[in-house]
Amino acid sequence: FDRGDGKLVLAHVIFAFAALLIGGIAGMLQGMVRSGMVTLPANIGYYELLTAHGVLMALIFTTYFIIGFLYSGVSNTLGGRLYPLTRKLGWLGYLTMSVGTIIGVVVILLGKATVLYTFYAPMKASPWFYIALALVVIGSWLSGFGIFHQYSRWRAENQGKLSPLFAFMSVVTMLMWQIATIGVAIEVVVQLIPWSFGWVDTINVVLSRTLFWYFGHPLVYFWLLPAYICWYVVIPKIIGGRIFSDSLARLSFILFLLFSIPVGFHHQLMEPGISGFWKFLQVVLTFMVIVPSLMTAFSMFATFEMNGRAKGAKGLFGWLKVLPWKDVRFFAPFMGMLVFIPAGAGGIINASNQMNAVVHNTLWVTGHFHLTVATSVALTFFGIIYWLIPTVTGRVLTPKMNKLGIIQTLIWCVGMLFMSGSMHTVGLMGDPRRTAYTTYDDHPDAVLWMPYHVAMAIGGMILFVGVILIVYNMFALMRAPKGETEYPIGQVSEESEPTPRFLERWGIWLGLAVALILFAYTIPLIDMLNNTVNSPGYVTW
Ligand code: HAS
Repeated sequence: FDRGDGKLVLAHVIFAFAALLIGGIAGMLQGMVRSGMVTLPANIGYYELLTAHGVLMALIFTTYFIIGFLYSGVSNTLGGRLYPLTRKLGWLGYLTMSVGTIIGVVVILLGKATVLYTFYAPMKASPWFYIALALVVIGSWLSGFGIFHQYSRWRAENQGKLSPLFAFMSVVTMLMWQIATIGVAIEVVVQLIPWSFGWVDTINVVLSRTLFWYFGHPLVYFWLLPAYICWYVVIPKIIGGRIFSDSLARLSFILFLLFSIPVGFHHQLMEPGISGFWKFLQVVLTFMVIVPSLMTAFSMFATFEMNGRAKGAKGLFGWLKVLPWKDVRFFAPFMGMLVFIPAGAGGIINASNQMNAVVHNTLWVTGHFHLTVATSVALTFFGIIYWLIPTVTGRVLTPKMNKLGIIQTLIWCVGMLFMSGSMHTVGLMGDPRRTAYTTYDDHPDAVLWMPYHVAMAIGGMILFVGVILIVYNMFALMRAPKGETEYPIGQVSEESEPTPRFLERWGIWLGLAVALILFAYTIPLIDMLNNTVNSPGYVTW
């Protein structure tokens, strides 16, 4: 692996894990504050900690890791090294995002941005928080342009060739990100910054929430798709098998490009200001975006089974026996897949209008995203570092580190079982998400919730041990013995059909994606602009 490219990748991974560590500390503390176990000095409150936790884990850890991972993959599969302009854009993006992150974290820790990771109106933060966010978004665009540059130069130099699957998937991921972030950029620049500077007195709240969720739902697929890249492309190689079908994998990513964005209203089902028809339409589209995940599940089962049969496994579940259970590079992502089955089922419950009325704004939703992003995605990312860091630094994974990785995975799963399990359960009992320690004047319902909060806090503490161990493992991997580690890219099964070329005709897919977005959003947005009374909002500091 090119050493210069390796430095860029490693810089992203280190920043990601630093964010994970600080975000993890904030997460554990907010759990303890909320369950009434501790009161912190210097007025450090629940909302401050929760904002730091959400921003650092959900926005910063993920974005840095994803960009680093995608850069490693395009460097490896598109010519073996980054073109000079790609690398420059990568570093420029990294620096811009880092300036933004540092400003943002300082503002949060000063208590001037307790607006949570979703930061839409009517809660108002210091303008510097929004400026920091804008820098993070601009930085990620620069990095995205780098990936597009690498891909288009490679294609120009390799005319007529099918692009490598990893590279194709990276382009889809960044295209989706690029389209989605336009919504949040408009919200931040046109609405939130002028309002927080006091240049305008009021803000259109429903518009701000809508622009946020236009971005906020594809955001979750921006987290998921790199994990899927690992599942589709890397896992087959690690288990010694083959990719089931290149065309299926590409089609599932194209479906994500089409259906991830026009679905934000499923976060706003309980909100006034959007008519039932448009909510219904976006729920239908939400059910469309479940299809590529079902295709992924099918494809993974097919890969595992083909691998099992090739190795002589017999019977319905014989393929399970030949999987490399003791290899953390497989085990951690596999546990992520396993958890994604109930996690995805929870998502389908959320998306169903009547059931959303039961779970919306309860801890159930918090439980849902701790299974999806904080387990399926996070465990996959953790599994990736055991080969990515050795590959980019010219080292090898030792059996001891592999073992520590397995232990870390198990700790994570146990912690999540406690935490997310109790969140789901108590959420169904009506316990609200995002509320500081309160027993609602010892109301009997609230008293019943308390044991679950204690279980959540215990789960949080176990997870914190998991955070410390993964950060330790990351540093240990950087000091592992020298040697060469191969970048694991799977080969496609000989039995699969050749990939149709129209899957790489970007004009068609981008055109369709834009058409769907315009269809799902134009009329509701016109309604919001015409029929909403602006609100002054709340200053949270
Ligand atoms: Fe979600 C809220 C609907 C997926 C994250 N979601 C959230 C929030 C976050 C989040 C962060 O419709 C909270 C936002 C906030 O702060 O308010 N979600 C869905 C649906 C899906 C879904 C329909 N969510 C995700 C993913 C996330 C994520 C992925 C992060 C990465 N979500 C919602 C809705 C809300 C929501 C509503 C709003 C709730 C409210 O009222 O506020 C779907 O994409 C899920 C499809 C998944 C599947 C599972 C496929 C299974 C696979 C594994 C195969 C396993 C193998 C191993 C092969 C259909 C691919 C097998 C081996 C064996 C041995 C068995």
